[in-house]
Amino acid sequence: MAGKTEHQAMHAWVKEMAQMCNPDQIHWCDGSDEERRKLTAEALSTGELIELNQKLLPGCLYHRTALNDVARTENLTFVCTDKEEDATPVNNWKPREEGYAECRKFFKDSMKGRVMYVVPFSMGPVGSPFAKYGIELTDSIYVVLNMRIMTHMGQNVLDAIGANGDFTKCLHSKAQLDLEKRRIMHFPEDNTIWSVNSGYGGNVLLGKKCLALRIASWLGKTEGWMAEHMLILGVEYPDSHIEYLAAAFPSACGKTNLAMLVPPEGLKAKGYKVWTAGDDIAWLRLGKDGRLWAVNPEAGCFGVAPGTSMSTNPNMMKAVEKNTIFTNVLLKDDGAVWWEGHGDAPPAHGKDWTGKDWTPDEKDKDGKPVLGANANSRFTVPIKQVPCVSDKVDDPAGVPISAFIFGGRRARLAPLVYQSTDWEHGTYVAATMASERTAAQYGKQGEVRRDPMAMSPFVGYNMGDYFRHWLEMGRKVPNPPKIFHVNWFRRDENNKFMWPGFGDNLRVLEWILARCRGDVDAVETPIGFVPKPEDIDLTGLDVGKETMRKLMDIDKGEWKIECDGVEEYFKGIGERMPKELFDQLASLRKRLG
Ligand code: GTP
Ligand code: SPV
Ligand code: MN
Repeated sequence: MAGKTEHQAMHAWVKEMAQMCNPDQIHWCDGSDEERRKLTAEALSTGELIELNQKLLPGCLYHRTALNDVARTENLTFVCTDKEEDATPVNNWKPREEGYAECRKFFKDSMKGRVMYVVPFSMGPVGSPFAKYGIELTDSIYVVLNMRIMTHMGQNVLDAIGANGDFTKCLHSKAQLDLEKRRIMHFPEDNTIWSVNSGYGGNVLLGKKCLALRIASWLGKTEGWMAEHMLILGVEYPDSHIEYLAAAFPSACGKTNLAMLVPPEGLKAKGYKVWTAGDDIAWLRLGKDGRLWAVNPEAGCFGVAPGTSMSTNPNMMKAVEKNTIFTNVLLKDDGAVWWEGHGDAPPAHGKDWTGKDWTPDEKDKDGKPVLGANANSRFTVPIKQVPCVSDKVDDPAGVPISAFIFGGRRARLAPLVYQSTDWEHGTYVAATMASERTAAQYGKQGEVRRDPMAMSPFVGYNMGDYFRHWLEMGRKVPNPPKIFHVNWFRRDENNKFMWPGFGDNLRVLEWILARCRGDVDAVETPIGFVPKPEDIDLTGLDVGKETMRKLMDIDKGEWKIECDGVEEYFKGIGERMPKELFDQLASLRKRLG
């Protein structure tokens, strides 16, 4: 079937890619329900997808990835530019032509015997001045069905692109799912993304991390806006006034959960409501009112399953009751799903994420429990199914942001919350973020690594230029968000989390918003402003004074050691590292004494 578009350059590109990949057929997706039904039936017949119990989970599907393909592979992800310094030093870099040449070999005949699907998609509402369009060519129905949920997809996108419009050229083939030949390549100078030999979300849903962060960050730098790894949420006050926040935490560090938190019992009387406008990515621009406005470019959530339960995230539990694709969770014998931290007791028997029989008491050869669900198992769900979705979720203008919140997993060092003194200091705080590695990416779990703005894996250009862009945006925005840092993950001497997290995080947001309005004083410390103990409302919470003291503790000795790590990191960025951030480091050292 030929695509319904007059865009000759698009037709020529599809033809050229098809000549290389050699599919048996080409199918242009129109985004219709009939198409979804046909593709689902096809994927069920080949086993690419499994139908879940339609009484318990209507419209829900199940998928297992290959065993070697369960998380983003940052070591195989490249930014390919002509000049090395335009991409490095944080990214893996290859010269543009070399990147193409290497991948052409892997794409050659990769779709033989398969259908090439042409998926027109929009990041941001179709027709919005902020929307960016893309076409993803893929040989995976799983990818097509996920893109249907995660993006605005279909014929209306082709109509919006028209005969001459710009679009990001995205090519994906699962090929043989060969780890040795897996590559996730970005060519920002050509507005092109190539991904081969993977079938895992972040590597293959090319609108998400590849376009909406890596390519978009490059575009944002050029065009004067920002693409960030941030959730967007609104806190509504009893007088119906809503304040919006955006928060950046590294992968699997709590964005989805914070974006849809439920106020804890103790704060219920205050009458707050929380509205979710985004759970992973924000695009931010200067508004006419001099504030920074945020749009969520995505239409769905690709969320972490383990730990999601009626007690931690009831909104998400309700959202995933229908029309959801579950990946690498445990498949129960009744055709429903389960994962570690689900809340329900584990089933007596099921098939684990690898497809093997599973029982809860199973142990591996080291005597450790065998996980039923992969630690990075996920669900894909339309954001509109989240009960507390914001009515602004596809407002082309977005929402005005009062505060930026940064945070990571730090067992020590970082207090529960502190506020930067101004934008430049806030940029320093965000640029020096660090977090323990999670299952969302390959590598040694738990190792602390620097992850500026939670964007380390996602900045599509030179990191020094990225910091400079942040500093420049601060100068351009007359009334920028106030910048805070939080840490929900501080541990005690028994290695237990000291802060309850989840809904109780609203207690910290309450202080943050009070600071934004200028309603509450704070204590000045060498690292920034911290709350007076009485200003965090602990009503109904079983966290004692001593624990709060430990959660807020700032150990000057440890912070001095941290400064040495920051200095080393900054120096590693090289020539393009802005001097302002070295100055911030020097002042912090002075304040620490
Ligand atoms: P990505 O989708 O990878 O970008 O992750 P995310 O930042 O959206 O993380 P998510 O909210 O899915 O949380 C990841 C894991 O952290 C889940 O297992 C959560 O249950 C857990 N988590 C989230 N918030 C908190 C919290 O406040 N405290 C604690 N202890 N755990 C949390
Ligand atoms: C992340 O890893 O930050 C995610 C999941 O949000 S993925 O889309 O796979 O990158
Ligand atoms: Mn993410």
